[in-house]
Amino acid sequence: MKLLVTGGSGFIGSNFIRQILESRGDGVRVVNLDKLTYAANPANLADVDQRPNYQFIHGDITDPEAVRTAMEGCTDVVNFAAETHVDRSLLGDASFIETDVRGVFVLLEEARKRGVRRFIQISTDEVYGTIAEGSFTEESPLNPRNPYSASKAGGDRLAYSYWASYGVPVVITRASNNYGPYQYPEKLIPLFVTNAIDDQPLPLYGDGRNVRDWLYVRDHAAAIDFLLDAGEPGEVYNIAGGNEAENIEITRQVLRELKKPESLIRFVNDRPGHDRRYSLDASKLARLGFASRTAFQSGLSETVAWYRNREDWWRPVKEKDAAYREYYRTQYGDRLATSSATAKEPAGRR
Ligand code: NAD
Ligand code: TDX
Repeated sequence: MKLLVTGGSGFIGSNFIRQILESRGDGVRVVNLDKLTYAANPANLADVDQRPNYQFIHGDITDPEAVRTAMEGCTDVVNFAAETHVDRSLLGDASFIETDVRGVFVLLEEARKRGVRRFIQISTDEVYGTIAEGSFTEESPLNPRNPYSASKAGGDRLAYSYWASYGVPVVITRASNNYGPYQYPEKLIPLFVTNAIDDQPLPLYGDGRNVRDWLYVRDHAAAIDFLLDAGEPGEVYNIAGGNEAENIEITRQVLRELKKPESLIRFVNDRPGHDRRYSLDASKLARLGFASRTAFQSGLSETVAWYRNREDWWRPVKEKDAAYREYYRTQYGDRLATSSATAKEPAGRR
């Protein structure tokens, strides 16, 4: 297998590359095509980047020439490359449309011309929108409600269309919220863990009672490895962690793990259009023979321990990266100035 992994220098991609080099040994060659946006860090792969069966190409999935070069001789493709942060998408950033829709098109076109064994499009549970009760199955209608999830839904359906129209053997995965080592400190868990280590406030949106399902990143990586062989072309697979919780509960667990006081919690004005609850039915994947195994408490303990040990990894971002600091001011400056110790009004559901 010669595998093109896009976005392999980000959070999930780097965990996946480590997983597949481990599980398949000499049976796999990995090419990682990554643009190295703010969310990437070459240090994520420092322990594997000298291996003879690993190659890095610095390039953009919206660039047909870079994609042509990277896909040369590849049997399989896994597309992780994306703009991924909902809050940034709400700041009007066009790169979500560029990468998450047009980038997918460029990759699919190359795969169509060349012919590949499998093309895995990494989609997300957010494409389903929000659900008050029960869980989304792969048959549930799509109802993305923010620019990030709408872009991902575009990429998801475009990938499906290449199966339906041209027979490109596309497999689509929709995973729930990932957490674990190497996650950029803008998402809930790494932001709150690193803020709490420094006794900084934890800005919880709205009333803190939005629900997410938490999937340990190593379980996600193992699921993708499994689906490279077991996934049926044209099919969609939900990947869940089986760990649903309100954000306030996750926040309390983070604080307990770090032995920090709950007085660090600040309720701030809500994210616009904030999806209330995500919940996935992952029985289709279970029937194929895969289930996530990490209980939230043990995954969180490992994650917190990792951030404690790897201050060399996150402090340069939070303390020295001017773009990160500017983003933090834009996203949280006014919110923290008007924060309170009690729940705020949740964003209205439309
Ligand atoms: P991330 O933001 O940590 O990493 C994204 C990577 O993609 C970075 O290395 C970045 O440099 C690269 N990239 C961005 N634009 C690119 C472009 N135009 N060309 C080449 N490379 C580019 O993201 P992540 O959290 O690891 O997410 C990976 C994938 O998983 C995404 O497709 C995301 O939508 C999906 N997903 C994420 C989660 C989650 O909880 N993080 C859950 C479900 C699905
Ligand atoms: O400062 C914060 N305060 C807060 O209350 C942040 C960053 C988040 N939150 C809330 C919003 C969500 O309800 O925590 C929850 C999780 O937020 P994020 O970490 O931003 O993730 P989410 O918006 O749920 O999307 C994630 O899961 C699906 C990933 O970022 C996506 O890439 C993935 O597709």
